[in-house]
Amino acid sequence: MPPLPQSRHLATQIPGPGSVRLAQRRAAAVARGVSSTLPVYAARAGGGIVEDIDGNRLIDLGSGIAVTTVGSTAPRVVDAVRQQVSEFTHTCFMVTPYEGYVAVAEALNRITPGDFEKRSVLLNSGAEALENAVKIARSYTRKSAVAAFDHSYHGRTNLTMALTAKSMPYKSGFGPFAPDIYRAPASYPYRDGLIDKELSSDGQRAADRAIGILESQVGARNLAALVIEPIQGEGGFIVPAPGFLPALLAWCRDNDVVFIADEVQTGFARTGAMFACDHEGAAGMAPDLICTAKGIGGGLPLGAVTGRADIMDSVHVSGLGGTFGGNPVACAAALGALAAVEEDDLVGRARQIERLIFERLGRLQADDDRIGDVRGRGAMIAVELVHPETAEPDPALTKALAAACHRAGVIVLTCGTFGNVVRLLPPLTISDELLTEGLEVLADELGKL
Ligand code: PLZ
Repeated sequence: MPPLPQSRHLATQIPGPGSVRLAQRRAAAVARGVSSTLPVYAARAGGGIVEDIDGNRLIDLGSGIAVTTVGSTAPRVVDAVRQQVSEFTHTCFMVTPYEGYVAVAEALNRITPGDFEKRSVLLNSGAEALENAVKIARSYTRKSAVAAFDHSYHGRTNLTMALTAKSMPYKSGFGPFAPDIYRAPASYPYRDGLIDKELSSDGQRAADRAIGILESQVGARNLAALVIEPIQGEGGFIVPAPGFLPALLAWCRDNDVVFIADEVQTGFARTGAMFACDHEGAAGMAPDLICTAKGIGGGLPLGAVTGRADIMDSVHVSGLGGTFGGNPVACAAALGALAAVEEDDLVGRARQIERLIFERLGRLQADDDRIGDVRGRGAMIAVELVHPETAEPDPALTKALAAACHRAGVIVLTCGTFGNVVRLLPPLTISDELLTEGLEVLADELGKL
């Protein structure tokens, strides 16, 4: 197959005739509850491009929701997967184990924050990682309550729906949810600042507010774990005020509460550090347990919990596992993806991408007061769109902007508790040219609305 040209190209309208036909088949075959952001069906992807079955080439600023960090056809991933499938596709690690699983666990123990002894368990998805982290924390502490935060997203299984804040579309109608889950206020500097300037810049104060609520409504003696995304993803790419996360971690340490960082979206080079926790405090912060998925599998389904050996090993033998967890093909892909991140300095690349995006979006914000906030880190940057006079969220504009970008051949995603955030998550293999072009399209389309 010829290489995929790294250029935006509109061969037909979006969607083209092939995608329209597939949409009809889909409507008769696929459950309606599963939705798609774009109406086009993918044929090939790689670098910074997704090509659809009608020959349209779209600039990828979404990475399949922060998964294809190393690209969708990274040579090291493709080669490793090919090799592994020709050897064996599955034996089950709980039946006859294999080296790939051990090697991925070793790698995760090495690259995650904290220089203490660690252990890892491998799973199939982000939600499954969160489920297991909570199991492990409960087993270790012999307590049952779990705290999560406003604006959080942790998955679509029963326990992770309970952890997730937003009702529509994730939870509505799907209850009852797992019990003993409590919610604390997050640090949301932009929106906090509209009411209380100090709260927006002082992470300790925002943490004190959350801790006060947890102490009065739950009590640390009942709390097994606190679960938090170091940058909230689906909630709107919310970077907490400096000091917020370290203050929560310190409180957890003082109160025998396991601090679980959900780095499913932020992890694996995405934010311009290997993990978002590395940005916190002077020397980074080390959570007790860290959940990963998305990017670590190089596009194949893989999740993991990594953490302090004493906590991880508190679980009885056979208490953790699953048929597919740490599938050998997914492990081969993960080792290929990690080699790409480390050998090609994709952490550094994410920082370059951050500079490029902030520069362009900063100029855009200066000219357009509907952009209330530009925020994020690395290749995880978003704009929050508002009604300028009131700073009320503007989800209609957000939807219109995303749809206009899609029609123009640029994949952008939306997010946010109020549905008013356009987020950018390009693969770290995208060229500066394609990224710049994608940002120009975004700026042009916003200007037309
Ligand atoms: N934790 C922080 O971002 C997945 C969800 C898309 P799974 N985010 C994308 C959707 O609408 O389903 C996510 C996340 C964080 C956990 C998860 C869950 O990861 O691999 O989708 O289960």
